[in-house]
Amino acid sequence: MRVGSTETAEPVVSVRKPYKLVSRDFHPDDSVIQVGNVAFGGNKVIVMSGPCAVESREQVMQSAEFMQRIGVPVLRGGAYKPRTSPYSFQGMRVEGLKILAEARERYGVLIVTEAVDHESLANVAEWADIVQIGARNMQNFELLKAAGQTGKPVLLKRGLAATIDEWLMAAEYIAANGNMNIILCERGIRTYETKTRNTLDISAVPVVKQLSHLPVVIDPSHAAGQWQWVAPLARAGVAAGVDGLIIEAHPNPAEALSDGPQSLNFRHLEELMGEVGLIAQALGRDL
Ligand SMILES: [Mn+2]
Repeated sequence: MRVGSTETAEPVVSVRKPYKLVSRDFHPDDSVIQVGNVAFGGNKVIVMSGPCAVESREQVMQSAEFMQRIGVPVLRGGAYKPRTSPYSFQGMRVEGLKILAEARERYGVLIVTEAVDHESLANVAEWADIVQIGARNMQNFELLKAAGQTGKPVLLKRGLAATIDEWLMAAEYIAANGNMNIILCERGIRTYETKTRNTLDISAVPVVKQLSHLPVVIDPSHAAGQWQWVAPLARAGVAAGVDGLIIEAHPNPAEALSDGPQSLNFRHLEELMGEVGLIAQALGRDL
């Protein structure tokens, strides 16, 4: 049956999807999102790593230097931190963005960092390479529209209680505002399980890749909440066909101002890179 047809002779098997621009129905081939010299959605599995939060110039430079050394092309680090508690560290803000930009200059890594509102979006779009929209802002539709209008690549995290359709509709907001440079990020959803911080929805990877042409990455750090579980989930993600990983790593996790328990130290990050590299290779991909 034609898309949009009103014929009723044949039974309608699938419910019509409410999103169009991000749907594979309208764009059968995988989208490749080029950011500098990095391509999301191609043959390479792109690893993004770094601390949860930008804490100091020294911490960021140490991280960027290590990422460059082990072949991690994208440095993460939050300059604006949407924290559950108003008493937690809120981030270094513009000063943090400038430190990240300096790290890019010195070590040749790309920068992904979160925008939490319109003001931070303007700053992040100016200083970073990829604008992250966090799980808690996935349905902040005005922010999604504004992120679309920047034209910058957007890493769109899935809300912690969002269905796949809601997540893709959020992506549609960005696309409908003229920006198709969208990378979808599964970061764990809220379930009845309390041992893990959230439940990494591995199923979302093949499902979303079937529904949408956009690249899909996972964030095993925020899903797990414990560093020991990050590598196994990252391995599972690569086996399931992700286009990238975003992983929290800190030069000294015990001293981290946020998300220390789920942050890998640099030795463990390097081990993880080796492991996921082997899995990627087995599937005809590489890091
Ligand atoms: Mn974090």
